[in-house]
Amino acid sequence: MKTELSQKLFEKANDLFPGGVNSPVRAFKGVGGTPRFIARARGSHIVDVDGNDYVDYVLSWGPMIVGHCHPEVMREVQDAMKEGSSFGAPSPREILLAELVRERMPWVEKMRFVSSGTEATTSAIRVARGFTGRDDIVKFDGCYHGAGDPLLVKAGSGVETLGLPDSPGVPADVARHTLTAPYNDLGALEKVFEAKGSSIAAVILEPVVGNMGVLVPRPGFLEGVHALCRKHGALFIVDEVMTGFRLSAGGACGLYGLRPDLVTFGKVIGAGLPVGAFGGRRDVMDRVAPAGPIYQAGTLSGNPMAMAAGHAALKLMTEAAYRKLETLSAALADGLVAAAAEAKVPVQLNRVGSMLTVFFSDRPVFDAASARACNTRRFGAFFHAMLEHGAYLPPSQFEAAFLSTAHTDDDVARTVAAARVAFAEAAKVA
Ligand code: HOZ
Repeated sequence: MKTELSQKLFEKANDLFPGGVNSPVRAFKGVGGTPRFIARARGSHIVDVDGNDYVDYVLSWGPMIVGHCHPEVMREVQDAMKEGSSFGAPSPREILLAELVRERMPWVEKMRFVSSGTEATTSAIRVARGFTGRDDIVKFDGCYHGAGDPLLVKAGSGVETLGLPDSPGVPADVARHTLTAPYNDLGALEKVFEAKGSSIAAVILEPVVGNMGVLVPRPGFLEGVHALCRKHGALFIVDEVMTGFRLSAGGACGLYGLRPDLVTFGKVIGAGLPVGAFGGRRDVMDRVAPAGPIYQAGTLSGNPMAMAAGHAALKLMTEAAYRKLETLSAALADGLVAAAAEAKVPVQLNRVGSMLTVFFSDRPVFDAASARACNTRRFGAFFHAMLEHGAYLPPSQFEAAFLSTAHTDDDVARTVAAARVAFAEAAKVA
């Protein structure tokens, strides 16, 4: 496989950007080698600058649920662009997208659009603190809620990949207000509440973790967290940046029957344009400025092109579309498990809907500690062999792979064939 042009660009990029990238996981540090520079994408495929074509399971880290360059999304965005790309004033497309969100998730009684998932989660934390008058928050080890100061404590995703779970630059005075517990461990959370219950403003979690690889919530865990929040007067914040509009029309909350106080969104809600949102209980959201005193603002918030992209994509995500995603994802998961068994490589395949991770471990992976215990060298060998054979997976053991409605049976067959070779390569690594 030719990679000369990617290598040349990466040399230039290293001189221009820290680590050659504008977001850390892209740099391939978790797997070694040179990141591919992407020239273009369409449907379920991306093509790099050297002309290599891959079936894409990164999908811009989740947003491209209807595939790249979907004609409906392009049409709505182009229509919006012709009318002006940003006004810094209210515009009708905000209403169209918000109505669609609330129709699918009635528990999002009021919302605010922002420009990224990080902005959504940091704003939700401020709102929870402002609403409750408390300073502490609880997050789970390995959950990643974007790169905001209060949430960069025992975080997953790139911070886990790079071994920087507690980033320098986050003041100790900020970090001390972030309490943590292991994911899927209600007893541990109970102890945190027993010790600090009256100072906890909120618990935030990924309902299905995507940022430590996929971790599946144990039956009763999510409901148990909510019950503890209620008991102690803390808000329950469900971070649906990855899962929102992906796991079902109602996101993970729809799938698991959760009715949280606040929800955060990113990724799919913008279908590849920069959008995030937070919302939830009307009485909580009415404390946000200018309705209330808790300040939050953004020049590009509610950007018309981003609203158009999200609106077009959500409309395409019908029940039939979710069924198709489920069928394809199940076929891929089954194929991967069979290929690993053939190569005699012990793996755990964690999947919820169209999010999945192959963990190189012979034990169940259900929290950050069990994810960290996986064989990341094997993952690296697997990743590179998959890339070589035309499947573009996230370049870290601690990320989720995603499918889109543009993926086909043929893509899945091609990927499973690649996996047969890739697991054999992984088997050679101790
Ligand atoms: N936060 C993303 C993964 N969980 C990575 C974003 C990127 O590198 O583009």
